[in-house]
Amino acid sequence: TGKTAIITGAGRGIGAATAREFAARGANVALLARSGDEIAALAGEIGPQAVAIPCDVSRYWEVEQAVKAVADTFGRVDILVNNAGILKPVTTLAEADPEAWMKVIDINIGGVFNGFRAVLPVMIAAGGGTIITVSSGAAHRALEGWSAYCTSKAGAAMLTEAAHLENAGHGIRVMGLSPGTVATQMQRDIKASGVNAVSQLNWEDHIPPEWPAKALLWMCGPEADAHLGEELSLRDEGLRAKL
Ligand code: NJP
Repeated sequence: TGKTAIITGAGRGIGAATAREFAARGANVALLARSGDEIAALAGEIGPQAVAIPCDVSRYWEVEQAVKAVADTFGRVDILVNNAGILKPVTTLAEADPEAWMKVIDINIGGVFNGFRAVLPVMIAAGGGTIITVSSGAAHRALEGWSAYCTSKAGAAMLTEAAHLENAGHGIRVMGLSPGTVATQMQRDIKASGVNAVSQLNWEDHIPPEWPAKALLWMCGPEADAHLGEELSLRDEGLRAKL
């Protein structure tokens, strides 16, 4: 209650569910995504404690401006959820379009860097905060067709470890969350692509986006202090039981 959270990729899926969950607990939420209409609709649904800020996380100045706007609007920035990410192009390395491949790196690693870079000075000055990166099992396992995605998620996970190492002494809580397979647009695209083992999973086995949203909320609280610097996974029954 009374805290302010910036959630990237908040237009749909895990980010949107997280914004709803945090707002329901009394937080102010800043919704960032490229599609202004999706975040504007969600902000309208949540009410005055939400602000929609169209922003491409792969562009540093847009992220920095967004962080400034949040600090001006709500007076503080307590939480950043680095959630924005893309999967496509799904392609073999041999046939990859170089620009499209690199765009995944720009968004999934560059976007996480930009989030840390823009928010850390604000949090350091304030004496603390929480930053959580939405990671993936793909950060730790190569899957055919997903070289850009797996590489980018591995990079983002390393960046998150580095951010913990450098900032724990400033009272900044940094963690990662691997959400498992969640019923979102991204997973619908995966199912349609039919390219690797993940697309063969049963749709009924996908968890709703409210689960990672609840996990992220839990990670913002003191119970998660035993896990600073770690990447938690929703495949872990122990974590599920706590939510
Ligand atoms: O994805 P989706 P999820 N700048 O596609 C936004 C990870 N994950 O909720 O910009 C700013 O429904 C995009 O909006 P738009 C996954 O890797 C998932 O499933 O308008 N925002 C939308 O709001 C990702 O990191 C699963 O296109 C940008 C949102 O991001 C996170 O969870 C499993 C942007 C994506 O909504 C959320 O995924 C796993 C940019 N440049 C990890 N690019 C899973 N779903 O099963 C995209 O292990 N967005």
